[in-house]
Amino acid sequence: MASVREKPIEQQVQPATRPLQELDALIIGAGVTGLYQLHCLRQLGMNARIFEAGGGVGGTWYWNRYPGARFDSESYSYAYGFSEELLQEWDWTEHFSGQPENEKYLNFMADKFALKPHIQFNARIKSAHYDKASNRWNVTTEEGHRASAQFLISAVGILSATHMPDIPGAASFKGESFHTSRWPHEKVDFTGKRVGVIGTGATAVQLIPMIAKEVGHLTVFQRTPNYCSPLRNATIDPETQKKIKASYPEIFAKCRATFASFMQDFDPRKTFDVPEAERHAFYEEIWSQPGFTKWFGCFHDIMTDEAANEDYAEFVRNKIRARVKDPVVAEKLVPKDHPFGSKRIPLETGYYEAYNQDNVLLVDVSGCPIESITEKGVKTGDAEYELDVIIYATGFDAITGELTRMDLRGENGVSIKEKWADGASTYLTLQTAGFPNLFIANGAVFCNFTRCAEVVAEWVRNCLGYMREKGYTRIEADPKAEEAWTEHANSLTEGMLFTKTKSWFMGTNVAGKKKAFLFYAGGAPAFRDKTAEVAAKGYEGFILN
Ligand code: NA7
Repeated sequence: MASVREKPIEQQVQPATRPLQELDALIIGAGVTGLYQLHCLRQLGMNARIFEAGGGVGGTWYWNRYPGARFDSESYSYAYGFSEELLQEWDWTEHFSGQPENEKYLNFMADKFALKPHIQFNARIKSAHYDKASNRWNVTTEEGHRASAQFLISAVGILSATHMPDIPGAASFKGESFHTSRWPHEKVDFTGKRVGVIGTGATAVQLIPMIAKEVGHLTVFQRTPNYCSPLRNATIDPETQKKIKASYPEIFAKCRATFASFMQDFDPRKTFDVPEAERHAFYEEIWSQPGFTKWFGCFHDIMTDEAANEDYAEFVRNKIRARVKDPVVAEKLVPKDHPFGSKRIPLETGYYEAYNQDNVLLVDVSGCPIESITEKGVKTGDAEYELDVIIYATGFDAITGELTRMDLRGENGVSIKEKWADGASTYLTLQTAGFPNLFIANGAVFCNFTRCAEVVAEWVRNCLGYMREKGYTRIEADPKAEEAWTEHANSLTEGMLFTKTKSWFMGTNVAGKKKAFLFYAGGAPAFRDKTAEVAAKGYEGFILN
């Protein structure tokens, strides 16, 4: 491939030998979780340090710099809640804030709590091996850093490992190409260019309307249409800003009470218990609301009952049809092969209208797949599309991919890739047996990200504080507790429509990955309760010594 940029320029430096860094805790990743985890451990007085692959803080909000990248959660529901000062000092400019502002926010937080001196940037973990004799993790990076730490905390997030489809010929393309989450730091000028986008997931749906205005011609290669729903973003005026700042306690209380820690929650009524006219008025009402209300604010049985789901799905399909002028194009954009909400619902601004532009072409590759990338562009079974730029909006090896791509080895030299070959198994999502003193704080709970990231980072902090107080130096998930938890977690997804659809939620977007719902699906309140209960019982289910 001509120029898929896996690393920004500043990361490509390969210095000579580096000194060994001796740490109490090494945290992988300076994203939302890692930054707060570092702050928590520094509060405990630990010698903790983050190793971060990127050249700056932000994680998802550092890497995903493509035009249109933004929160789909309300900015103020995604904000850190642990510091009243931080909440009051930061002004969100939009209800659903964009990537540049999100990255700025995470820099503001890191500076406010003086975290940056404790972050090793441009340090992508190559190997992490547990040494039983010393009870320490020995870590190396691609850039030559070496560290030894008693505790290793993975805060790599859930959508970090890029997924590039295995399409022959990608390297032969003569134009420029990027994966959306390895977007160049410098502005990409699309003026007059023939641009192709592969993929129509949440990322592409944010990107397409932004670049459609700028490119000479845009070709979108769609394999599966999605139920894209209007974001309804708006700027925050000073009066509203004041109200938001005054109501953080209520915002977070609301999030704590809902299944997925969003500001919206499912309606407890069953779809068909509500008469048709009232039901449709309700659909219109949630449709008119911003954010995820049209998903998480709908009747709860749309996630389990196919007939209920179909009733709402058809409402959404008609909303799509109404926005696309060409009925043939509209039908291609209407999803019919999977239930509403069984895949991540993309939130959009002007997505469907982009297809009304003369310079935008939708190519349905569901029946006629992309066969190869050529020197000139993209070749499907029946045509070749000549392009200057190819954008891979092809998603991620979600939740487990970043860890299984590392050489991460536990007590007996077994790698996490080998351990999870038949599906990820953990205790509480937080540890996996055979990997002592490794905490997995990636965020594998179906949850508004920061809300659960804070819970996890505080849980790890409290656990390490407890160990220090009691004189324990090693903690490991009990295999029996792990087995019971994994069985429990898997049982929760029975009957859920998520399991019927191919998606990154199920790991089925990546060839060879075991099919399983990758999030804990019991809800954020149950997760908080269970982890708190385990801690209160002296970390029941963990072996401490
Ligand atoms: P997604 O949601 O996994 O979307 C990836 C897209 O790429 C999806 O439309 C795929 O089609 C498509 N894809 C992947 N491989 C191919 C090939 N070979 N040919 C054609 N199309 C392909 O990733 P996103 O980055 O959009 O979103 C990930 C999350 O980030 C999102 O949910 C938010 O939480 C933020 P498919 O659907 O598999 O047919």
